[in-house]
Amino acid sequence: MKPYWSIRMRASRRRDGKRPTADGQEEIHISGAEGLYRDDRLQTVIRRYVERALHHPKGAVDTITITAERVAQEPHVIRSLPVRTVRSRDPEESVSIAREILSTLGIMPRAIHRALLIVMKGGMRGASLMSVARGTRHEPDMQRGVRVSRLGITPSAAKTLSRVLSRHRIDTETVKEAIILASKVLSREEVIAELCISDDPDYTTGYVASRKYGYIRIPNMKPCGSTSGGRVFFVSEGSNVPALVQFLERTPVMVGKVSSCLGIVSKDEIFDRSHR
Ligand code: WAQ
Ligand code: MG
Repeated sequence: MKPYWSIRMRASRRRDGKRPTADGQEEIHISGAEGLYRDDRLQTVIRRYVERALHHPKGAVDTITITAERVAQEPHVIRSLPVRTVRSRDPEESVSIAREILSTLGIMPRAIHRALLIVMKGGMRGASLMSVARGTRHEPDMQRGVRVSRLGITPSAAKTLSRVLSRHRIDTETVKEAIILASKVLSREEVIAELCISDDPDYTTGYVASRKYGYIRIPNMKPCGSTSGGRVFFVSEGSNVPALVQFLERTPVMVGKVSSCLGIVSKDEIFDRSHR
């Protein structure tokens, strides 16, 4: 079997000297990307990642770090989460829908409140790990968060995913990468849900993912122009956090099968019938 390579990109911009953030960060995270690819794709993907770092809506960068690492372990193969988009007009309605889904999954108001504060604040490079009952944060580095890596999609599954998404005109890199990430994260039993809002100022669609309801896209999660955004993974109380972090960062996982994409639904339709 030909080996896979884990390719990662991160791009940042130094802060102009006088204005360190409240939390003392010296650089602004602009963009990041990661994937698992066969070696014949290495050059194309690296070129694409560099392009992406250089032309980002969050602005100019002064450092781009690319890492390519051969992965010895054979990837786990998983199925992607089913996808739906919920109808919502404005941030107020969207946030309330996100709250309702999370709360139906058994996540306590305190944890939901804290998670929303994190994604509204933004500025992290990775995700927060939050316990579902107490809302305790478990990521080892609270400024950086946990960065999910070593994830990808097989070429044949990528074709299928593109086909099902294009019927609803959402066949974009952004959507595909987010579905792959959420599918890896939710393949772990101890993760109950993920909340995500993009940090790109011109991308306002977020999602809540869970095994119960699938990947629910929520448009208008934030006002256009806002650079806040982030991710929170809700974990059961008492989870083995180091083992989970190890899995998210290091275990290679490929999407090999694709679930349905059902287009736009009302909020009530989500709860009518749980998915999968
Ligand atoms: N692992 C963990 N956290 C990450 C990762 C990763 N690999 N990549 C990004 N994040 C966190 C980080 O805090 C970012 O600030 C935040 O997520 C948002 O990242 O179906 O584009 O790359 O239309 O801006 C959702 C797509 C797009 C919704 C999400 O996220 C849809 C997106 P971004
Ligand atoms: Mg972004």
